[in-house]
Amino acid sequence: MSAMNGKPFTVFVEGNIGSGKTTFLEHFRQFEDITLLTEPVEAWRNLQGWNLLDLMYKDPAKWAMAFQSYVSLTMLDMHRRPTPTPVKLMERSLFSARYCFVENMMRSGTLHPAEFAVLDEWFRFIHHQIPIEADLIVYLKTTPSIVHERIKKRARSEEQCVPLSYIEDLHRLHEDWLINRTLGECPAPVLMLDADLDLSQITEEYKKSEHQILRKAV
Ligand code: DCP
Repeated sequence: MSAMNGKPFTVFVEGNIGSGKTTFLEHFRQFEDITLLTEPVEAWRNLQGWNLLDLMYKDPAKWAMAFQSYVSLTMLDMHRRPTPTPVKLMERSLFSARYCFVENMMRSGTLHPAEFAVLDEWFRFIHHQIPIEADLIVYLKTTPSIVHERIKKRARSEEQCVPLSYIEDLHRLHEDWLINRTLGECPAPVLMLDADLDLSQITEEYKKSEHQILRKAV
């Protein structure tokens, strides 16, 4: 089935590092008529052979700007990707890049105010000049200490030095953006799920979102 009028029902899957965004998207692989745009992080780990994610964590002051600039490009590519199905599920968005990660790097001083200004102007320009579809945000809410443990267990080499305080800062920014609405702009209604649950229980939690997402696919 093709998307009616060429505009798919577009869902952003958001949540802290290690909240299970990829697992959530994979849950929907069993259904037809859904386009899944997963794992942008793989592009960040291999840009013409360069691991930008690794460079960013090893020397944030030097690489955060280049890293976030490339994240924006990959996100814009996902937002603009032609979708032949009535439903499109995306891992993250330009919005979480700007309101959570870039915001955090600006507040912590990792980004120079002038570097932040450049990224902010790019974000504003894109946001105002290019239509970005957003119909629903699935927020995988987690407790920082729980995702911190998961991150240590999954042992992605680049993330080994990520401190709990960094995860806590990102958690607060996700909450301020999606729940408290004190930061930036929330571009779609938010469905919040409890993503603290472990893998044996999480499928039931994911199922709570099927109705809202799948009714658009039939
Ligand atoms: N990252 C970043 N800036 C962004 C987006 C992500 O610095 N704008 C970093 C944080 C992580 C890595 O990139 O180290 C991947 O983060 P994600 O939360 O996007 O992806 P995960 O694979 O951690 O998600 P999940 O475990 O929820 O599937």
